[in-house]
Amino acid sequence: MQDVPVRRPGTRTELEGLPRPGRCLVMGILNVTPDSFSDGGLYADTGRAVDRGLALAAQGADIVDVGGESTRPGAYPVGLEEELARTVPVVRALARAGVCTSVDTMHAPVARAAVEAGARLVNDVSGGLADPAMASTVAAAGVPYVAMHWRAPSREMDRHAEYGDVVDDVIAELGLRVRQLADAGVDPARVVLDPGIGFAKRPEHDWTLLAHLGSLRRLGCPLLVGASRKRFIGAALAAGGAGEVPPAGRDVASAAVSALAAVAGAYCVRVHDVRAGLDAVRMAAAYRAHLDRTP
Ligand code: PMM
Repeated sequence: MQDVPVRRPGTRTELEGLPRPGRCLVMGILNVTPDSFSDGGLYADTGRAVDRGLALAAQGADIVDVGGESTRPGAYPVGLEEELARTVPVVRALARAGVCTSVDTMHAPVARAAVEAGARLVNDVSGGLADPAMASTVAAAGVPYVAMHWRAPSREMDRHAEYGDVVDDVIAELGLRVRQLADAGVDPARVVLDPGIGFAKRPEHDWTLLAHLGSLRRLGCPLLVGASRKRFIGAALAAGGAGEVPPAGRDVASAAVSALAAVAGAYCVRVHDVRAGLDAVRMAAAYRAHLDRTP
């Protein structure tokens, strides 16, 4: 493993400008896309997307994550103008309504415009690798930044799911991202890291990473886990049977995985079903509060 740790583990669990509920945060997913893998097309116009964002906030989402480009396996990119048109009006309306929003984008111009419209966090599944201007953009914006583990664009990522030791490899690659982001001016104290569940990963990789979140915390940054409705959950639910349980049938299991991630110390979970996700992280918080107590 490379020389990766940038701070002592577990030293910081709060980020400037983001809610501080004293437990793992719940990020509600709002895909303003026609083709995301589980909710594509449901909120593809601005009005319906804003209503959905307000509903997610009313259900208890600490952050509403607005995305305008699908990252499902095999997906093709959308043009910049289209991504801007899908995301910025939604971010602006939600921010005006007092909702804490993030923008899920790999593109610096979209990140910049969304922050100007009121987004308080930039969520980049490529960790800055897809757009060389992203690091300087978030450095200038001065907002927290989620850098996810990423190896290749969605249409080809399944070809990159090869690891020696997946935990060591992801730690090394994320550690490198943090150093390169810092070199480009991004304050490491504003970086959230994400193992990239389902991105250039097979189910066994996803489970191994989830089971070793404690090792990833050694990088010294808060961790975000985006497991909701992903393929490894559908496969685990169908274990012993044929195929996978479809995305719509994965919410209870997704909440269970959120609880596991929160118990392991995740800073934030990214979920479709906010009510279930919130219950899950509340149970995790209650459990964690008793971990160090002797009966
Ligand atoms: N997954 C998706 C999109 N954005 N962002 C982060 N930080 N982590 C993730 O795991 C992640 C993400 C793809 O899932 P979706 O199509 O349900 O949004």
